[in-house]
Amino acid sequence: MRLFFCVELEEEVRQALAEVAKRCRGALGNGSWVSPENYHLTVRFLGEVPEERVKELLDVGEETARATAPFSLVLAVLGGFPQPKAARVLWVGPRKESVEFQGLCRRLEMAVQALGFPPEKKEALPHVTLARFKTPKDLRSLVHTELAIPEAQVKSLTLMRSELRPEGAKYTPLARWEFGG
Ligand code: 2AM
Repeated sequence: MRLFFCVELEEEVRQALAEVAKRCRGALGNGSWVSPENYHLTVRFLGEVPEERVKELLDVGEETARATAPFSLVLAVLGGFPQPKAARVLWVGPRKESVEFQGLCRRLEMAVQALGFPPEKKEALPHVTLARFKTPKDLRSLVHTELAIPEAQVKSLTLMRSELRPEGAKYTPLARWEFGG
């Protein structure tokens, strides 16, 4: 099954992000807009994992969460991957690097590599994807927009199952662990 570790967001934060997405959608039009209940911060994408390996990942998730202290994150800026002038992904992220988020990603990365998963090449950049575009969009007029999103309390880790469907991905949490610290 297709799996990833993530941080889920509180209702209040998802609602504020949905408002941002609505405004962007007015300016950008068609694309694949993520539904607000699916908004999350990916910590580690795993891809297809054989069922018999899920138990090890549950252990790793539990241990990593226990070793992590709760922290907060202010999602404050819009951005575009791979670049704002020709973006395939519209995201919201913090204004500056989050040492705590990086630490969480690093601990999880080491633990999944110890299980034999290949290293993640992409840098751990906290972001919430709002939309994906088949044809790249110019987001330069949007990336300076001031956002007012309530501070997100990051206090648990989730192992999420993703099922890809034509109408959008369906996410099902397999387990959720509160941070210890
Ligand atoms: P994205 O939001 O930047 O697209 C579930 O697919 C989550 O895992 C998404 O948030 C996605 O990030 C992330 N992810 C990371 N690497 C991925 C990959 N190679 N394929 C699909 N999703 C990936």
